[in-house]
Amino acid sequence: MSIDYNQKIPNNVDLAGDRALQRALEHWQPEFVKWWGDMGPAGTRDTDVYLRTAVSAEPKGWAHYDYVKMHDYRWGIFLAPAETDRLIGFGAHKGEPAWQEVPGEYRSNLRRLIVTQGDTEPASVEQQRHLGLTCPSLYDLRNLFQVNVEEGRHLWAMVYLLHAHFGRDGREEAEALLERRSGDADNPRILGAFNEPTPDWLSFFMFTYFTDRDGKFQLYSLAESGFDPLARTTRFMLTEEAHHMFIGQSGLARIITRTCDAMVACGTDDPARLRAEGVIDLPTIQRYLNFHFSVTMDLFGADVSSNAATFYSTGLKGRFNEARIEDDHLLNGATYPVLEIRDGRLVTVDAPALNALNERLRDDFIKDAVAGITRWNRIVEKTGTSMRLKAPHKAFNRRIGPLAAAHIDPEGNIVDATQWQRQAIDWLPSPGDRAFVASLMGRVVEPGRFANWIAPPPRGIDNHPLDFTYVRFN
Ligand code: BYC
Repeated sequence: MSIDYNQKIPNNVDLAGDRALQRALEHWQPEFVKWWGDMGPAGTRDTDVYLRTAVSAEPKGWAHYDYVKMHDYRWGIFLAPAETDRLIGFGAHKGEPAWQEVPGEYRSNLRRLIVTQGDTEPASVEQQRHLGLTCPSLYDLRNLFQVNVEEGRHLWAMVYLLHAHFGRDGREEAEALLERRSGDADNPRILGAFNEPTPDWLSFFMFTYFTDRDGKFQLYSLAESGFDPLARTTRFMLTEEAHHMFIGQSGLARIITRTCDAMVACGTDDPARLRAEGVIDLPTIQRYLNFHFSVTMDLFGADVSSNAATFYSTGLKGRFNEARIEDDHLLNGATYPVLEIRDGRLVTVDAPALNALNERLRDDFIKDAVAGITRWNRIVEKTGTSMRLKAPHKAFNRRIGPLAAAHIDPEGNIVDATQWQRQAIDWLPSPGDRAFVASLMGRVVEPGRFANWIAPPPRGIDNHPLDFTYVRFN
């Protein structure tokens, strides 16, 4: 499964053996490079970045580190090794051999899933385009660029599937992936969270912690797909994705550490005094957390969804860790609890498990996300404050699904529009919070130096020291 880097498009799928596909992708490649130039990290043309590049799709030892100019990054097509005689693990086709070609009757649903997944990848690069100009250190700058090039590669992963398996409409979808723009009023990205700006590094770390984690759960579900090329592609994407969530987890831990150090040094948890020290007070961090958590909740789709039921029963998209779940993998007659609004209150009702698959994945996500919040609280506890960071209720601030019909506070109480108007400022980042966070965002690029509002990480990348020149500006 080693990757052929002698090709124009590095790959481990024997692209040279399919001339028509190779030509089609080589035609798309310059369009991608143009999009990267227009919408990728701003002002980085001559910058050398110490990046990892995939050299194999095997789980161990797949990455190689070196300086690369990002526009020369070798974006390519890497599928995880094939499992011999893989069988479909769920739905109506359970036990049949996994498909190597798209089943005609499922073509449009499969294309829709691949396009939705693909659309998020360039969207996130667009959202993060200007962050390099306000990086808190070279270490963080390098991590941002690593995320950006790998999201670009994940776009390649989906575009390969579209070109290889969906003919002319696949090629048209691949073009459209480079045409939509995050936040554009006329031609926005498909999913809500990918049209929100990521204007500062607190948002970036929240995004990589929460929204990239949606990516993890969606990719795990797609890695179960009966369509084997999708399963293999997403399995390798997950290898890369882990580092993105680490950046969020550790970035937020470092911000919280710095804030807590200031709380102890000044003997206060008063936000105004802490802000005067140039650190981000915990209530502001909590409001950002509430925002990113709730926007990410929406990414799982409607709580009860016939689309989700169809994707599952036709074998296109499974559950998180499908093979480890002990049931019939068909879900006929099974139920799953979902929330509903009845008589002005949230109540739990049983929905058909097949239709509640989005909700189930959302619950799997919440368990995973809360574990990290608990780890951050260990830093907070040491200061002696009674404050704790907390995930808001999953119904808070929703825009998708039936819960979007009500105003629901972070504790899960339904409130009226007036109360929402009055208190939203306590629950979500206010313009003042955003302006304060923006005011901290200077640019720190001396090797080994870190901005005042964030602690240095415990160790560097690829065993290098913290003062290693992770990015060279030339
Ligand atoms: N925003 O039946 P429903 C990642 C639409 S992140 C706007 O629940 P379904 C990454 C929906 O399209 C992972 N619209 O839909 C992270 C439908 O529209 P129509 C990305 C939304 O299909 C960081 C209607 O509402 N991958 O990789 O069951 C950086 C009814 O909804 C939203 C995937 O998402 C929304 N949030 O569920 C980089 C996996 N949600 O048909 C990358 C592939 C729903 O009525 N996608 N709608 O016009 C899917 O599995 C499904 O499309 C979804 C939606 C779970 C997203």
